[in-house]
Amino acid sequence: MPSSQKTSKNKSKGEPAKKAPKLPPQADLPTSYAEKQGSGGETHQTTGDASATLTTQQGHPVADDQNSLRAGPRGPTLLEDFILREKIFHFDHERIPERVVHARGYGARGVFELTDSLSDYTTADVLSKKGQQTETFVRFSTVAGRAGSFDLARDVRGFAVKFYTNQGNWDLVGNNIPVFFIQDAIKFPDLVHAVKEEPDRAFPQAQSAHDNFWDFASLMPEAWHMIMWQMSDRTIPRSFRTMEGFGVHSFRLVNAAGESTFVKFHWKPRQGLQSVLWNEAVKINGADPDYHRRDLWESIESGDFPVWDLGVQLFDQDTADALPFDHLDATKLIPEEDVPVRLIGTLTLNSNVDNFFAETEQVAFCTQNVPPGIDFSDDPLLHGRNFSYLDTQLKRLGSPNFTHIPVNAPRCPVRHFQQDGHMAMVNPKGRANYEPNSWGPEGGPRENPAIGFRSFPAGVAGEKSRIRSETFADHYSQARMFYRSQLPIEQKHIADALVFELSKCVRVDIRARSVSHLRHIDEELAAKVADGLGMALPDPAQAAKPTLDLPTSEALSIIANGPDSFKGRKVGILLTDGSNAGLFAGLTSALEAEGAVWEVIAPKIGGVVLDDGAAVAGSQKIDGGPSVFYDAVAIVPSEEGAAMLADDAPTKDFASDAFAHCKFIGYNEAALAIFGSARIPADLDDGFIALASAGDVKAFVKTCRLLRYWQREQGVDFDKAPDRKRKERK
Ligand code: HDE
Repeated sequence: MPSSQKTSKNKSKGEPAKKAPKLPPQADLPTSYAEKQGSGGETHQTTGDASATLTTQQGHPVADDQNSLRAGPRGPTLLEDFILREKIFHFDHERIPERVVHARGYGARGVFELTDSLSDYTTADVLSKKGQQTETFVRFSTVAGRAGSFDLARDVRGFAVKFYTNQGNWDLVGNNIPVFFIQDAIKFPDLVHAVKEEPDRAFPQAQSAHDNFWDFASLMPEAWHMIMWQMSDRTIPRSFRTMEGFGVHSFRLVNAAGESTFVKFHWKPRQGLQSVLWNEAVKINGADPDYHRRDLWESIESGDFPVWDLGVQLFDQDTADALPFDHLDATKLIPEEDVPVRLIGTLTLNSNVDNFFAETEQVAFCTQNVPPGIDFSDDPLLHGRNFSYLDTQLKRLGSPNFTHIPVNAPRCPVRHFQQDGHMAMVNPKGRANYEPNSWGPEGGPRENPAIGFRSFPAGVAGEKSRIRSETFADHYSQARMFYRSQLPIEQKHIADALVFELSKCVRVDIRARSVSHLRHIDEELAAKVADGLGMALPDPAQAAKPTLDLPTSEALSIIANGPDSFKGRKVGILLTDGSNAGLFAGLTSALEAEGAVWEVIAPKIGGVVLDDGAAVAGSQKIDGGPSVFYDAVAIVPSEEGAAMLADDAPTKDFASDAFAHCKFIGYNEAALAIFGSARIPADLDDGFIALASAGDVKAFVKTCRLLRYWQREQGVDFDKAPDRKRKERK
């Protein structure tokens, strides 16, 4: 009987229920709390092994972790039970405030390797020594949802990287979208309030499809470039691994001569860009709310480490002055065609965290963490952030000593005279705790003008006033550039997303005001959305400036920047008893050769017996492994298996969803019975690949590199390619 079920028939008052167990001798106990922690925190069965003995936080060995101390077996619990008290006390305080934005996130450790030195531009060591490796911690996140919300929300993703450089931590706290909704930090609380759940009812969670968000957005013309990105498939990525990252703001690099160059940072995934469809996202959220974190965890665990190139756009003041917009305005990007992205290093995520709370929850990013040689531009949003992040860490982590937490601690030496405070873990030794002092070498660290951080001495002038620069006034030109840079299928998804989101707004005037902005971006889009909402086209919103026809940019399309392999993608193989063993072996080996992974979807999780008698375990039961989990599917049942499954609802969904989501579908003859009952048109399109021979299997995997058979999607004019010609700027 497990000890938790220990009972006593002795109900007489005051009598002990059992004798205190004999404790192991003191000498065998862990000598310190630290040593106990070092044992990894595994759970232990009742044991005589002293080194595995459970203790309190204070190090007292615990004899009984199943029963609290009470007077008699049915009597009152005693206050003196310090073991119970400590355990419950600690439990009651397990939570720290979740992040007010970006609460739901997932982190991993990695390494940054510099492949091209920027020493001409910066004194930052991390960007100067070619070949140097720097430890990193990365946290991806959604913005609007709470920590327990689902992964496939339509939302911007955070892409925050902490570099533990040997000149102090550098935090590049970016997003997967290169622009932002607002130009001035003073609007951030309003933006976040508007997008989050409405305050009276506390819903809808983790989504922008509600009146408050669109009310705010429709009153903020500056938001509309970002809204085009938000309504695109960028906000429903297939994986964290298939997203780009952007530092968003212009920063400065400062070299040894004190010269400054502006820089924008980019992360380009070696895995290629990939997103899911909205209908898929909705279904993934129900079937696996942890889809993105599971994907990252599994790829790192399996040794398929995701890699990003770090790119920089370097430009000087003259280039900045020649741009038709202000680079200090965070609602604008600099087209890669105008200032090319130079790849200078790689980020490889190669290690999952040991403990989610210790690392992912406690990691404290601060935009103001920059090493010497990296400095800020005058982007007003960045300045607001530089104030905000430190403040937020104090609130969340509860102490100015949050840098003592291992995930936040710099890896380079830290020497200063700051002291004390809650949870001070690293305390200075010696007598001097002030500077200047005359204690000589024992007097502690000294300032160092030669290598210390120096701000770039940018000239500053002007009257103190609450004013927005005229150069920030063009709100629609880049929104149009973004929209017109999309492939027709991507443009359709944007229109669909706008119709979906605005259809969730109850107030008709909010819908109309939103569409009034689209008229400045693209008349055809505005008309499509108005039609989708079943409303008349409203008048255009008032515009501060006319929209320019900027050249389009291929870099802004997801599909045009997809992978050229199927590596790291996942195929769901639907098998039944009697499925062909040769076909299964051929399929799995071809997928493995490509670097792809596969799962077996079976009628029962216990698996199937193939036609050669071999047993194959199931990875998923059919209703637990819907096709939305996979990049492509292979449906290869036996005749009997197909007959058995043809009327099974999850099996029909498996096939019809794969079809509707434009996935490539490998199949055998027997699968036709399932396609028929799933109402897939009998005249199979080219997205179906018959799997009969080894050659077919190879062709299937090769075709899968295209990721989707987009031609299947209705209502798209595939001949209407975006105008890729770079026009002369006016
Ligand atoms: Fe943040 N943001 N932000 N933000 N942000 C936070 O800091 C804030 C902005 C971004 O994984 C908070 O530690 C203000 C832009 C990421 O831990 C908070 C403004 C961009 C993360 C905060 C912005 C971001 C945050 C909440 C307007 C893209 C998650 C918890 C001036 C470049 C980091 C925290 C992580 C987190 C404030 C705008 C990205 C409240 C005031 C623009 C990726 O301090």
